[in-house]
Amino acid sequence: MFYELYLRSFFDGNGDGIGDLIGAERKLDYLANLGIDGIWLLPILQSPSYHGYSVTDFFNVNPIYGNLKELRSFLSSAHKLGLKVILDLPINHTSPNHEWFLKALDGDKPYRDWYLFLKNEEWLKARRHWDGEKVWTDYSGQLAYTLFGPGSPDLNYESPSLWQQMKEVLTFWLSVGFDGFRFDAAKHIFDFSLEKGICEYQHSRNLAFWKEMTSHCRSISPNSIFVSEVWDDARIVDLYSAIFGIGFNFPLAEDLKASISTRNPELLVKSLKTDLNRCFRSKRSYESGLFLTNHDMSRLVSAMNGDKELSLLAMSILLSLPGVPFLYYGEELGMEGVYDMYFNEEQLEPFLWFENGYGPGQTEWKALGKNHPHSGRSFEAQKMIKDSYFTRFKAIMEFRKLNSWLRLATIRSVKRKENLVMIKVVGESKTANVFHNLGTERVPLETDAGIKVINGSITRYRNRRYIGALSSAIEVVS
Ligand code: ACG
Repeated sequence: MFYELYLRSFFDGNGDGIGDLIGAERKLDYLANLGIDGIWLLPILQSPSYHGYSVTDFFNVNPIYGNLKELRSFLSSAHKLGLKVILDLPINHTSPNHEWFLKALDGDKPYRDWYLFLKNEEWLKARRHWDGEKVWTDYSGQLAYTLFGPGSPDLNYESPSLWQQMKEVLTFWLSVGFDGFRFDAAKHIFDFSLEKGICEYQHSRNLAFWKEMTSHCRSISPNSIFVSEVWDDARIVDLYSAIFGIGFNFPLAEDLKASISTRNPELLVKSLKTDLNRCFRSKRSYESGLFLTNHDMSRLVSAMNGDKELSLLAMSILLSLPGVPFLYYGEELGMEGVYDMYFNEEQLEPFLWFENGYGPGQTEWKALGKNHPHSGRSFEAQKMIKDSYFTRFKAIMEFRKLNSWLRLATIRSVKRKENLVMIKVVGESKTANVFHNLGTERVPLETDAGIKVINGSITRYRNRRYIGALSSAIEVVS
């Protein structure tokens, strides 16, 4: 189980209100206690942007987060606790302030070739695949290809020297002590057709690029972990995941949220069966990166229209599936935030440690809006309360930790009886039936002994067991 950590919002170790490495190192025990075994660090390289996806130096940590010595110390403490740490690496583009880009504007080689400059007026007609945005930006009279907007000109991997440069970047971060990478925007390395002058994914060239990059890392560190971020339909996600080993399962995340927010058990069965056919069969060639939300999406409670019971149900369903789960920071507190593509900070708010919004380590780089103080949402307010959202969330994570065999298990069948969804999961040495009640009434179970609650309730009445409304339970049968 990985924790997606946004350093700026997590824990402030030097009192400037911005989360940093020394702060996060102090909170590693908190993370380990949650039951995770890995951390996905959102970009921490030098960058002028709050999200860090536009890098100005691929060999340096953003000074607001600390320095390389502090990073090494963070990694070594994480490793001592048995936690793996992977780095989010955005190598599809840079910041326009990167010296490579500045030199490219001056026409210096090889940098000029490391970016794509307009060579044909017809290319100006190209539009971004998913929302029709323009893809060229004028930098003092020179037009460069910028799929993700003016703050991030795309690197142009037609140039072999750039491949070599990026291998050096990978070698460097592995030598610093990272256990692997979350590769950002993996389908975008080659996404502009020079022949046609349009945005067009060149998947086979992308796959060849990633094969070379991942093999390079494996030649240095054979057990490196790679996770691909390919936000697309199932067929495309599968193509990339097979090379990386773990691929974020975007289609499943979207289907799960849709079926649970509308309490539609049939949709849940359908999406699990579709996924089952894709990657849960024993022949699967990669592990499914299980998640419900990330920094590009609305937070879970917001996606469930404020219904915390539905959020907990969604988590219990997710954490009972085969694959590698990823948890976005703050979801354990029930933080809220709605994604807005033009103002996407709301889901990146400071982690609320203290109920009044102040205290040692509390980050304050931006004002708390949705997750305001005195809302009962802080860690401080929830940690000791038996039925708090945090306590219940943590219990679901503990269930997953105790049942880590689920990671490599296979789903054998998915059935439904009205609002009750039953999933049979088979692992190497264990088999279990998992029950999820999507209804608002309790439902009798045909099973008797050995059933354990994952979330919600199980009651007994006249020798029958009932699973409560919006509850989940597991029966390990062998
Ligand atoms: C990554 C990071 C993100 C980051 C960048 C750029 C990339 O997580 O934080 O932005 O470094 C696209 C890209 C992703 C990208 C997201 C934000 N994420 O592919 O790599 O944008 C469609 C498209 C997807 C698209 C998605 C966005 O196909 O490609 O993701 O829309 O909404 C079904 C369909 C599926 C469709 C979805 C949604 O599932 O099957 O195809 O996805 O519906 O409609 C950061 C900042 C940015 C900044 C940038 C430089 O957040 O603000 O500009 O850095």
